[in-house]
Amino acid sequence: MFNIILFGPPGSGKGTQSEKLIEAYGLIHLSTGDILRREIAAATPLGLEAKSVMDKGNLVPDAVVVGMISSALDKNPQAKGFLFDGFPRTEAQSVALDELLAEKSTEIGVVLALDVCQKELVKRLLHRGLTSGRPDDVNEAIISNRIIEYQTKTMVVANYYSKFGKVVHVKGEGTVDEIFVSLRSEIDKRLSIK
Ligand code: B4P
Repeated sequence: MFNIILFGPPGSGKGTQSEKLIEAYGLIHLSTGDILRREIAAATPLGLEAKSVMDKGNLVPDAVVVGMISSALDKNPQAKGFLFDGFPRTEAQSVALDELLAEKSTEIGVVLALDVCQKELVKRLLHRGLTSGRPDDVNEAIISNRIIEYQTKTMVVANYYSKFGKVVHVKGEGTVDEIFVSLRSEIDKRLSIK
């Protein structure tokens, strides 16, 4: 099993690249953002709780997202590997993920960190907001809050996995295909020495 974390700030291209990576490598895509938006659309109690937090650009409580990931892992015992997109977003989530994977006798193979400057992030998210209808994309103040949440709570995830030598930085600016080629090359290097 080969498990990947696709890491980066909001708007860095995690969702975009995940779509291509899961197809190329046959991985199961676990995007906590997508799972939460599905809960909101279905108006479940979890979705209703998450909506007010997400609409402000804040992070949903750790226990909620860890529970979602735990049940998704249990539902896919035959997976070749998982692609974690937008998770973990705090150090506590990272520790919890490592424990969940260890219970299944597996681990994170690589953390691919997409580097994109703040000006480009804001530009991309405002542009997506024009068509996505996502409440957290339409307003620059909320986008700035998401970036602050990333800087204050999520950047530590890269430090955490750096201690285990698992983080690789990839330039996240350029065309979608150029970035995909860079990501593939980093994954293939690791798969060839497995
Ligand atoms: P996510 O759904 O993870 O949202 P995101 O970070 O904005 O998405 P992403 O980074 O995947 O978007 P992409 O760049 O692909 O999270 C939303 C919210 O959910 C969070 O704020 C939080 O409230 C909550 N949440 C989720 N996970 C959580 C967790 N683990 N813990 C707590 N809370 C959690 O796309 C952005 C735009 O850029 C798109 O329009 C795309 O087309 C464009 N784009 C992509 N690549 C490009 C390129 N190379 N050039 C130009 N444009 C590009």
